[in-house]
Amino acid sequence: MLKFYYNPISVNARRVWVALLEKQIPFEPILVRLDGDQFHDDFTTINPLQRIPAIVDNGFRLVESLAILDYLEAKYPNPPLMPSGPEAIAVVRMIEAITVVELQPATIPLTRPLVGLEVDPQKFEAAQQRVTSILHFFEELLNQQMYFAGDEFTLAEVVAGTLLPSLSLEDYPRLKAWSERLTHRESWQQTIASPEVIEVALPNIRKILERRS
Ligand SMILES: N[C@@H](CCC(=O)N[C@@H](CS)C(=O)NCC(=O)O)C(=O)O
Repeated sequence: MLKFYYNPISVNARRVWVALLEKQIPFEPILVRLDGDQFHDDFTTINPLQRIPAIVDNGFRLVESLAILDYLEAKYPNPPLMPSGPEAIAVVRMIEAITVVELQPATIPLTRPLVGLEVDPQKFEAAQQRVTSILHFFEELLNQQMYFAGDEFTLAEVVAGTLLPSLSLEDYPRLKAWSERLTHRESWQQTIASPEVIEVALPNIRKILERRS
């Protein structure tokens, strides 16, 4: 059975978790506690970069959440999470890339004060502006559609939809409605980190953020 290395507080792992559930792929969850066990030899053998998520499927080891999503889509194509038209494919890829390369790093300075870490006010302000321009862009892209690529739920939702609901979407009515639709899905409900889990993980989150400053 496919082994899934994860932690419930990890956004990067959650997108893989959601895809596994949406596709109803049987898997064995393996908790990586992120209290230092990501640096142990056992896990470093699985991922030399010492990060989650990782999977091992029939002996095939894979790391990096977006690569894992592509693998799951190719190996377990039903239900499909990638559209077929060229424009829709490009939109999904664009949303994935903006979320992971632009939005996610911009949320780091905004998260620091929430876990009791200092943040350079200029970095905080720049991050806020970056997040605002991305959310405006996403709001515009969504237009009157149900989902980013049209009527179909795709990997754009899996990737952006596991990060955006944690941000304030009050000024973005379409994104807010989209986010609420997603959070009602079984796969979102099953993978949401409870306040208790987040509370217990705070020291680990703090250490991870300290290492990234
Ligand atoms: N680009 C990677 C990022 C993975 C990543 O940063 N994972 C975090 C958890 S969200 C982690 O394992 N951090 C451990 C650490 O920094 O020590 C992906 O998309 O899979």
